[in-house]
Amino acid sequence: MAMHDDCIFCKIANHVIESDYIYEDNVVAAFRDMSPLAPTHVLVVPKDHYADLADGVPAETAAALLHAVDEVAKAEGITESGFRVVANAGGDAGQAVHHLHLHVLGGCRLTDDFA
Ligand code: DGP
Repeated sequence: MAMHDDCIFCKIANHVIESDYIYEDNVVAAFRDMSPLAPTHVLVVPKDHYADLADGVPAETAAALLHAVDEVAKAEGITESGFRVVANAGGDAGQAVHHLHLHVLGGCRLTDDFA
């Protein structure tokens, strides 16, 4: 599974377009959401293209995504205060960008209307 030329998150994850990166390794990149809903609102995405969590994501990639969430929480100083992870998949979830991404939200009290 490689990069899709017309996918914005493929471009950001692979530095075709630069963004505000919080964490990166060989498998994933994490960068700030352009429309933040909380003081910390970071998107964790794989460098390879998967549409969503139901798109045959390899276990190694899933593990890298979760590791990156932990790294983002540490970098943002929200490990102790708490944070939320959201992954929208498909139309009923309102997924707008069809490249798998985990929203990491924190830095304030999160009510039910966050992501
Ligand atoms: P979702 O509904 O889960 O697909 O949310 C997509 C999120 O992606 C939304 O919070 C806005 C964010 N987003 C969309 N395009 C860009 C972009 O080009 N750069 C960044 N940093 N965030 C983006």
